[in-house]
Order: sequence, then structure tokens, then C-alpha cells
Amino acid sequence: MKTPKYLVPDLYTADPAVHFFNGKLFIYPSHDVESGIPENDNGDHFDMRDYHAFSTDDIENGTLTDHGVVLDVKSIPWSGRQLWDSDAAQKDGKFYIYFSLKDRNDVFHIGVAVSDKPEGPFVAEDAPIKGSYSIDPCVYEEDGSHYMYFGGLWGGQLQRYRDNKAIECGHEPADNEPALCSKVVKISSNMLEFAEEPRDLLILDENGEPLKAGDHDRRFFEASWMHKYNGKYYFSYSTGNTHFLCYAIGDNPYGPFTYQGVILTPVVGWTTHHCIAEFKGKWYLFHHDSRPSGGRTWLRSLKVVELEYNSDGTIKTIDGLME
Ligand code: FUB
Repeated sequence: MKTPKYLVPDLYTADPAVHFFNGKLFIYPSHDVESGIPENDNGDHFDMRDYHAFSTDDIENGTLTDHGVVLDVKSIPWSGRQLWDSDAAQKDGKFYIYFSLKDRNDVFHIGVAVSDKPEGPFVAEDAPIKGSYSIDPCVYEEDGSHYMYFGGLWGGQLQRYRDNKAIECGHEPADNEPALCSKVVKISSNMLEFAEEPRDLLILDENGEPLKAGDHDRRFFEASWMHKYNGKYYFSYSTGNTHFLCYAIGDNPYGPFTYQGVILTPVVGWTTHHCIAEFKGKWYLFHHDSRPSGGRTWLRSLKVVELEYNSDGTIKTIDGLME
């Protein structure tokens, strides 16, 4: 599949997370809706209320089964508003959705919901994960241990925290200071808590220096994803206001990581978000754009395209406007 294919023609879906569960590829996206809320830098116009899950065993033809609503904001005991990006994981026959949601004070946290089946329905815990903040959880599993990567700037509220504590007035560092980082934390064996304090996931430049806050073309903004290829760890993310999907390579799940380049150039729409998964011997980039909605940035559509590596392990850049 050398050209991108839209996956869900009858629903607006975004922020994909993809996993191989029970012999199939399961896709857990955000479900975009027309909220009527004017667009702003806080992302208030992304007022999503539920998640659908999809599965397939034929991604090349893009034939998906829609399992319907698997989690609804109304069933989450601590919910305020805005069900943003999520991810899923499995352990010991149970399945977990980790999701971004604002509480009733309009503060984002990460929640978890549990099911016996990957297609749900999922039942949310009574409270968000203790010590969680900001948005965009990505859960990476290795040898039975699960690591969560999370965080997002601006509407995602990451600039309101330093050292895992809320600060008086949220702000980004000065341009010549180190950029704010995605966070990485090990999940406890019951899958419902953090097993430790979240750590900074450092991204270094070609001189071994942390990327600077003013380096908007390369610094982390949101949309963390982790995958492993040929024994190396690939951390990928969005640069937000410069609209690139970039990646950095490291030797272990905690990093540090060294910046490598761009996976996907800007798409139609403000946000760009993705995940990377291997299926039947090929690697795929799942992502979204706003072309089908005529550029309405809050109404996005899931896409998939094959991802290719060079022989040195670098990723071939994909044109975000390719049709
Ligand atoms: O879908 C809402 C937000 O937009 C996500 O959480 C971000 O990653 C961006 O895609």
C-alpha cells in the first residue's frame, strides 16, 4: 500500500492507536464530532464524547469491523469534558483503554477502563490514574512490563507542570532553554496505577544536547508513540504548531533518544497524530487528516499507508499531502 487509504468513511475518527489482539488488528481512535464550539488554541472545539473500536485482519483492503461505542463519557464517574487521544493494552486476559479526559475542574488527567474483550465495552475506574496529568497516553509493552508515554502542550496542559507538580502559572520555557519533554512511566502490575514517578523522555540533538523549547520544528508537542525495530527503540511524536510527525531513536524505553528526522510532513488540518504497527510482515503508519471534511480541523479521518525503513534504520519521509 504505497498511497494512503482512508479507513472509516462514515465516522470522523482521529488519533489512532493500533494493536494486535486475539489474532486481529484492533484500532482505537478518537471519535470527532461537530461541537459548534469556535476554534481556539485550547482545543475547545475538540469536544469528543465517546470511542468506537475497529478490527480487521485485512488492512491492505481496509475492511474494518466497527464494534460500536466501547466507552462513553457519560459512563465515566469523574468526567468533565473532551475525550481526547487514547491507547489500549492487554494483560492476563483483560484489556485496558487508557484515555485523556478533563475532570470537572477542566484539568486533563489520564483514566483507565477495563474489559474482558478487546472490542469492549470498557468499564472506567472511579477516578483518574493517581499522579496523571496532561493528555495522549501511549502504552508500550515489553517482556510483560508496560510503559506509558504521555503529555501534550497548549490545550493538552503540559506547560502547567514541572517535576510532575502543577505550577502557579503555566508557561513554556524560554526559547534557549531545554524543551518540555514527553513523560515516561512504568505501569503497575495491576495495570491501574503508575508504579513510579513519571520521568522526562529526553530528546537530544546531533550534538547530544537536549532539544530547545524554541526549536519548534523538532521539539516534542504531543502524540507520543513508541515502537521497536531491529532492536532499537523509536519514539515518535507531533511537533504541534509546526505540524510534523518526527522520530528519535534510543537504546531502551526510558531513553535518552536522539532526534532523527520527519516521518510525515504536514497534512490537511492543524493536528497530526499517528501510530506505527507491523502486520503480516509490513510496517504501517496510521494517521489522520482533515481533507474529507474540507479542512475542518476538528473533523478528522483515519488513514493508513505503508512505512518504509532505509537499510541504516532511518525512516523514509512520507508526504502528508500525497493522495
Ligand atoms: O484529538 C484531540 C487532540 O488533538 C489529541 O489528543 C492530540 O494529540 C491532537 O491530535
